[in-house]
Amino acid sequence: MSATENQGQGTQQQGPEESRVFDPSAAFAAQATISGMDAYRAMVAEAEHDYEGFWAKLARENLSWKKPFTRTLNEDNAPFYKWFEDGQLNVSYNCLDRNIENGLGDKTAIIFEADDGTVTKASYKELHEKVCKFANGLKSKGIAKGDRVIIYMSMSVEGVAAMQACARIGATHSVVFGGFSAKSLQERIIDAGAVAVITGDEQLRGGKKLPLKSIVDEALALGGCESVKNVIVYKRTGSDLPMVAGRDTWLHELVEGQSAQCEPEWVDAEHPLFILYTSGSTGTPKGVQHSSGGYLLWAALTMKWSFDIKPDDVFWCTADIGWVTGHSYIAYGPMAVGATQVVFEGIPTYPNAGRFWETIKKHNVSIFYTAPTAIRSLIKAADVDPKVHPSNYDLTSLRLLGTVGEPINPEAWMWYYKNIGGEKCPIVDTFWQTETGGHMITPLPGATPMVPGSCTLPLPGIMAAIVDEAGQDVPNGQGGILVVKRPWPSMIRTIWNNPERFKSSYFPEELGGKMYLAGDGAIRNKDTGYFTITGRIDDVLNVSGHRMGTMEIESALVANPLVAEAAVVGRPDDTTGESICAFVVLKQARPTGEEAKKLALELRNWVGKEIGPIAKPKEIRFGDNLPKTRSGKIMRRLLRVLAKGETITQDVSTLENPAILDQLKEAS
Ligand code: 6R9
Repeated sequence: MSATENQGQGTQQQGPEESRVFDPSAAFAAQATISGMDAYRAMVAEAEHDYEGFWAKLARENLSWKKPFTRTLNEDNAPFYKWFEDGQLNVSYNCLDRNIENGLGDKTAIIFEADDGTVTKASYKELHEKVCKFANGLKSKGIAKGDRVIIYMSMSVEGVAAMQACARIGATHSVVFGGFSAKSLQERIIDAGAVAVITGDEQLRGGKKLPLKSIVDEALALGGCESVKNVIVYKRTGSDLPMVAGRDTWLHELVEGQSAQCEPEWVDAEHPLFILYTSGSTGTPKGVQHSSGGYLLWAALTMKWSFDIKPDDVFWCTADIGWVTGHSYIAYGPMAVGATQVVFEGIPTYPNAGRFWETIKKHNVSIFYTAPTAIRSLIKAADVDPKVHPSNYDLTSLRLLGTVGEPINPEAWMWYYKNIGGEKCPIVDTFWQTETGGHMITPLPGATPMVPGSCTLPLPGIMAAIVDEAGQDVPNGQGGILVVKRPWPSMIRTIWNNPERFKSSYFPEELGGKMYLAGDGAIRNKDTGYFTITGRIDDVLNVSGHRMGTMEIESALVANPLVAEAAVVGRPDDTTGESICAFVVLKQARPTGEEAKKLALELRNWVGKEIGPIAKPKEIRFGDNLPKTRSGKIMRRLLRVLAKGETITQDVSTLENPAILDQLKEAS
C-alpha cells in the first residue's frame, strides 16, 4: 500500500504504509449473503448497466408497498432527486406488522440492557402493541401526518417506540441527542416548527441520574417555541417533577386505554420520515431531511449486505438514537429485516470497562457495531486494569464486528480483530454520514479482503469517486475530494427550511452541481483502488465520532460577555480521534497562571451550557490576539500546528502579527 496523505484540513492521519491484508474466512464467505468478490463485482456491474433497474428490483424485493411505484428515479429537479415517488408505504408497517405476518410475532425484537444490568425483552408482537398504543396516544393529542415531533430521550424501548410511533402516523420526528443543552434543543424545536416534544423524566447513565424533562422546560422557556402544544414524558427514574397542566402528559397515562391496533398512515415514498440536525462548517446545525421509502430500503439492504444479518443473529449497535447510526441501525434497519437486537442504556465503562464484553456474552451477541473511540478507550482501560481485558470474557458468540463514525487507526483495528474477534470475525469499517442515510463505503464481510484502516470499496450501486477541486477524477494514489456521482435512494433530500443551503453545501456549482460532496478527503490505493478517508475538508471536527462545527463552538465562546474573539481547531487525540482546542482573546487583559485556569474552566462550562458537554474544548489558550493575515483573516492553519504542539515551519510573512504565535504556543 502506498502511504496515505492528509489532503484535507482534518487532522485524522492514517498510520504508516499498511500492507496487511485479511481475507474473510472460507467458512464465513460460504454462508454470506454476498459471497466472494465475483458476486460483489457482478452486483456492481449490474448497477452500472441498468442503474434504475438495479434499485427498482431491490426496492420491490425488500420492502412491502401499499401502492407499488412505477417510477424509480426522478432527476427532473436535480439535485432534489425523488425515488419511487408514486409508491406508497409505511415504515412502521414494514418494521413491525410485516414481521408478524411472516411468523416472527414471538421473536424477540429488542433485548433492553438497562444501565444497572436489568434486562427486559420485547417480542415483535409486544413492540407492535406498544407502538400502536403510542401512535394512538399521539393521535389523541391531535398530532398528525406531516407534523414535526422532537424526541429528546435516552436509550430505551420507549425511545425506539416513539420513533416508530411517529413513523406509523406519518409524523416527522427529529431526535435530539440527550446530551444537548436547552439552547441547542430550543434552536432545533424552532427550526423544525415542532408541535410536540417526547422526553423522559431523567436518564440513567453510569449510575447517575441526568436531567431530560427539566431541560425541555428550560428550552421551551427560552421562547419562540409556541408551536409546541404537548410534552410527553416517559417515566424512567420516577423523580419528582413539575408537570405543566394542559401541556405535559405522562406517557403511561397517554397510552392507557388506547387500542393496540393502529392503522398505519400510508405515505408517499418521499414523505419525510425524519429530520436529524448535524453540524456543518457554518454556524447553525443543518436539519438533514430523509425520505421514507429510499431511506428504509437502504437501512434494510445494508443490514443484509454489510452486516450479513441472518435470522439467528443477535445484533448490537452501541450508538445512541440521537445520532444517525442509532436511526439506521437501531430504530429502523434491524426491524426492517426482522432481527433481534440489543438496546443498551448505559456507558462502556460502567460498572467497569468490561461492560461491553460482559454484555456480549450475556446476550450471545453475534454482530457487534461500535465506534473507534470506544475501542481505543477500552484498549487503554484493559492496559491499566488487566481484569477488564477482553481475554477474561467469553466472546465466542461473535461472528462479525463493525466500526463507524471516524477513521479507525490500524493499531486499534488489529486489537479489535485479535482480542474481540479472535481473528475469525471480519470487521466492517463502514464509512457513511448523517446525509447518506446508511453505509456507503465498507468491506462486504464475506467478500472483501480487509486492510486495517481502509473502508475498502463502495457498496454496489454507490458511485463514489475522488476528484480534484474542479471536479475532475484524480488517479488512484493521489488524494482528493470524496464525491458520489449518482444519486442513491437513502440520500439526504434537502436541508429542512433551507433548500439553497442544501444545494450549495452538497452539490456545489464548482463541481458541476450534480455530484454529492461528502465533505471528506480521501485517497485510493494504487493497486487495489481501496478508499482511505483522510478526514474532513471543511471546518467540521470529529470528536469521539461526534460531529461538531468549529464555528458553532466559536459562536458559543464569543457569546460569553468576557470573550472578544475565539478560534477553534481540532488536534489529533489518541482516544477521541480529535479533540477541541480553543484560542481565546478576552476583553480584559490576557490571564495567566491560576486566573487563566479558572477562566478556562468557566468558558468550558459555558460551552457545555450553550451547546452540550460534548462540545467543551479540551484545552483553552488565551492570547492578546489571534494570528491574522493583513486582511484580518484568522490563520487557523497555523493554530492547528500550535494546537498539536509542533513548531511552525510554514511561511508566516503574510501575518500581521507573527509575534503572537509564541504566546499561543502553550497553555497560558
Ligand atoms: C455515520 C456517521 C460523518 C463523518 C464523515 C467522516 C466520519 C464516519 C467513518 C468516518 C472514516 C469511517 N466517518 N465513518 N471516517 N471512516 N468508517 O458517523 O455520521 O455523524 O454524520 O459523521 O464521520 O468524516 O464525514 P456523521
